[in-house]
Amino acid sequence: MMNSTKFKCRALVLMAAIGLVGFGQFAFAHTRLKTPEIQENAANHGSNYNDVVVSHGCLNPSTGNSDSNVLGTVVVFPDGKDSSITVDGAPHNGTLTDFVTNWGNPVTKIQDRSIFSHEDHIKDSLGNKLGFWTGGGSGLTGGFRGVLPFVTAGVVINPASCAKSVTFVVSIADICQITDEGGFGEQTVNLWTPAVGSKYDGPGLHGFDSPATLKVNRSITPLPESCGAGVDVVVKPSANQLNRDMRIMFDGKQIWPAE
Ligand SMILES: [Cu+2]
Repeated sequence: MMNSTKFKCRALVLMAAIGLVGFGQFAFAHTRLKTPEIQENAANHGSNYNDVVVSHGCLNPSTGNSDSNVLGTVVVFPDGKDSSITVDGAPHNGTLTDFVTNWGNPVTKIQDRSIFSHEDHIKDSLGNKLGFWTGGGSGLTGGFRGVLPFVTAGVVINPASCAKSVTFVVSIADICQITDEGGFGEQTVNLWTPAVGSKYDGPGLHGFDSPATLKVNRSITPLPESCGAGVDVVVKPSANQLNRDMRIMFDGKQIWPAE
């Protein structure tokens, strides 16, 4: 009995070890939202507490792992203005208000200097907060995970629509070395962005076309009867928006990408 128990224990340890080596715990863990699925919130002033989880750093040539330090992170939500919208996968020509009535100022950073020393919102010309950046200080040490807190405004799904869910595609950059656009690579940045033709697509890189998402499920108003089972709506930012908003501005100067 003793031996058999011991053996089982060893086998489990061995399996765990093989799992770590074989799959590489870094390989599948991408930067994502801690809570990627929420319910709609009928109150316009409601909010959902969430975090960006930075799972690993960039490729470190001396270890061969994705464990180099992260210097900063940029997070951008679709502005809902020139975003592309699909309905059950098919392009939708109308506006986001066909499905969501209160999108406009979706994100607020929760102040936190525990990892990075600086942070600020990324705003549109009207002052709406579309995302945030955080960076500087000692940064996120390779091998650790980072949790970057923020809230999203309560999303109200258009009661007249057939949307049973609306998924917002979130674009994130984890920066390990400050470079210009031409310097984007496995050792300098992890790009978790949709491939929409922006300069942040990162073709061939680890996170290519593998963005984070926030799915909002309909939960307040019933689907109109004519809707049947309802539809799933996906909202992606435009290339124009990412080219404009995915950046770190500090004291009026662009820090990243370097110019
Ligand atoms: Cu990854």
